[in-house]
Amino acid sequence: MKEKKELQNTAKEFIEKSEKICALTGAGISAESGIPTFRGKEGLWNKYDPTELATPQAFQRDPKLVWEWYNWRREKIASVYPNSGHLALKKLEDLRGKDFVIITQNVDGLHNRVCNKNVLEIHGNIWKVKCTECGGEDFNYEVPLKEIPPRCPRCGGLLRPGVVWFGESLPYDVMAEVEEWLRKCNAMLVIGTSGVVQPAASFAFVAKHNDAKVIEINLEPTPISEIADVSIFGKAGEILPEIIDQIQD
Ligand code: BJW
Ligand code: ZN
Repeated sequence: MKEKKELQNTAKEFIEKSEKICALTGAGISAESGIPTFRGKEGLWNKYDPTELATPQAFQRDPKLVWEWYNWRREKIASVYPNSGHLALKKLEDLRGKDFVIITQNVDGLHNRVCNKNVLEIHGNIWKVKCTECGGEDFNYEVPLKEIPPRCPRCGGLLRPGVVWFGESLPYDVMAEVEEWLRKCNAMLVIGTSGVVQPAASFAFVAKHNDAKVIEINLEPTPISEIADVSIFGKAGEILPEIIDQIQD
């Protein structure tokens, strides 16, 4: 097993040599802010059944239950702060500008809160709401929600969270941009994702196929570790600043 410092140095060199860089983030990057991940010992899915909460069928069956869960998560997210992992990625954007993108599976909006500009939210955003009747979309930052389930201010229809549930398609326009980045990036950082939810789980494989270097940061091995050029096991909030602070402009 190579020393962590050596692996971090290799990651730094891959980044320095790359013109276009992608970071794919998952729930693990927000864990150090205090937002629970989905899977694993302390994961949300240990307490809740995903099919009861994160599918369109669950919402049809019991919109109140689903909204109560989202209301609880919105309260949690509103009470925490981005961490040093989010800040390190902001620093990388400051260094590389439009040649850097964050592709995030997270709906917590924490990358936006540190003012990253180039963020592709493939699973939506927990602060967005969408009307199931008129299709109207808005940002709604009410915490806690006054009315559960909330109603559309335009037509009174039932609102749903602006997130992507199992069995739903990912936003077409966002995915078109993702596909372009998977073609053109020279390095992909894969941070804090278990790599089991499609299509995000395939992004590192596609980028690698297109000759990008894959750098994984996670607490433990994942299916992506098998193809990663370097896997660094530890906390994103510690490892990311250690790598990115060393990068030459
Ligand atoms: C740290 C750390 C620290 C911790 N530092 N690391 C069979 C039947 C039906 C569907 C399917 C099927 N097979 C495949 C599918 C498709 C399905 C899918 O992939 N299912 C699999 C689970 C089997 N995908 C979809 O349905 C997607 N749509 C789609 O594919 O459309 C076409 C299609 C439809 C139907 C059939 C076939 C094709 C949509 C997926 C939407 C996912 N939505 C959710 C909820 C979003 C809203 C919300 O938040 O409420 O997105 S599910 C949940 O998982 C959430 C996450 O974004 C996503 C990924 O999770 P993530 O980020 O990887 O988190 P964890 O918890 O899994 O991992 C955390 C990691 O961090 C761990 O590895 C830790 O070790 C690490 N970590 N602390 C570094 N400090
Ligand atoms: Zn409406």
